[in-house]
Amino acid sequence: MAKTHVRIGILLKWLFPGICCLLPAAALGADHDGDVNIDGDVNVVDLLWGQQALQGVRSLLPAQEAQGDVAPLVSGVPQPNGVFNLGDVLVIQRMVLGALNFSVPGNQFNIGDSIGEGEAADGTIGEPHHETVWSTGYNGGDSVNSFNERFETIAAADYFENNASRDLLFNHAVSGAEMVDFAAQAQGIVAAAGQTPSGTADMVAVFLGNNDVCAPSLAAMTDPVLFEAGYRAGLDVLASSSASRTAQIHVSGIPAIYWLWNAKRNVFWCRVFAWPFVPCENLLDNPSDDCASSASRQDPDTVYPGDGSNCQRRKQVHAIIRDTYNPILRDVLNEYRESGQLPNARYTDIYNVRFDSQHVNGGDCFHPSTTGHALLAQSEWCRTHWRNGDPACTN
Ligand SMILES: [Ca+2]
Ligand SMILES: [Ca+2]
Ligand SMILES: [Ca+2]
Ligand SMILES: [Ca+2]
Repeated sequence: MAKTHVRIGILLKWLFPGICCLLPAAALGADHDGDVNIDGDVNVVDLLWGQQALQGVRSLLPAQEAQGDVAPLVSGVPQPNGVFNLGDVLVIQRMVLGALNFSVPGNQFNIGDSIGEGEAADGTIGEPHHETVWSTGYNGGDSVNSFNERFETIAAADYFENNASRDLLFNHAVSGAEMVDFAAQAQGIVAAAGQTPSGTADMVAVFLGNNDVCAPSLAAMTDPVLFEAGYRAGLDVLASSSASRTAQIHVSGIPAIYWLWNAKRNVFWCRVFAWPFVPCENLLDNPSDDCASSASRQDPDTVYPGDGSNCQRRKQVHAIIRDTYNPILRDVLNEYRESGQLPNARYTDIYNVRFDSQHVNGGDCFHPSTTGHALLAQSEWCRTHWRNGDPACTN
């Protein structure tokens, strides 16, 4: 095996002079954070070592090469490819210059709606549960391993964690918020950043849009033009302040809310008593299943012959989120990152996450339960660059 590695390495080196070293599979458990000399910091020494390795005047251990394997970037997130070459050194250079940051943030702020408030997470209709929230939650005794708790576990001394007494500072989510409210929440974060030890907002989690796609009818969903305008207005607030411009901006895509209906459609309480009061009629009206078959119901991406009007309407909601709203969230953010306005902004797609009954609370039958927040936290986390080396992230 080792011999094959060497031969492939030589062949690649001959074909692509920029390629330095093909990494053994054993090195793939590394952090891939650019810390080539593994001294806990990413700085000019790591850049120098990487350059020297490419020039052949320094040989790196497999573990060091794996640490330096931070390229290519996909949507601004390292996708280590088992090869250490010029692309990796260029990414490390941008990290050293402060234009790219994959480290654990010094703090985390939250922008969102009722999900960001943990509304009804324990099944009590209308009650906020900030301690449960997937991003800034702080209840150490629940099943949610929030981003806040993960950062504190990884880097307790450097990370200014959220807790009950700091939650007003960090969690700016407002129940009922739509994308048009992004800018106001972002302004609140810019104003609050100075009250942290770093004096800046080091990470901002953004999870909005759910109330834009939930509407009385398909036609009443937020006009995509206005949705994009509200999104840009919020991003502009973050980009225009030195307190937030280089923050790691984590924008979540809108989840596939279709599965909420599927999860609770047979629960009498939900169908008869809860859903008539949930402002998401385009998804939840006439909740009985009129899809052509259970195969159809399980496949919201496809309209089957014989699907009834309610089934088709729910699949339309699903398709519009997939094809219109999430691409706006993704593409606009990529634009802000690539132009350097928000160099550490990254979009996280969670559309293939499926919510089952236990992930939806049994009170309003709509918001994530505590278990749902645990699923959100895990799904979001395992799609970020921080997942590297986390054995719980198998995808
Ligand atoms: Ca280093
Ligand atoms: Ca690489
Ligand atoms: Ca927790
Ligand atoms: Ca701490």
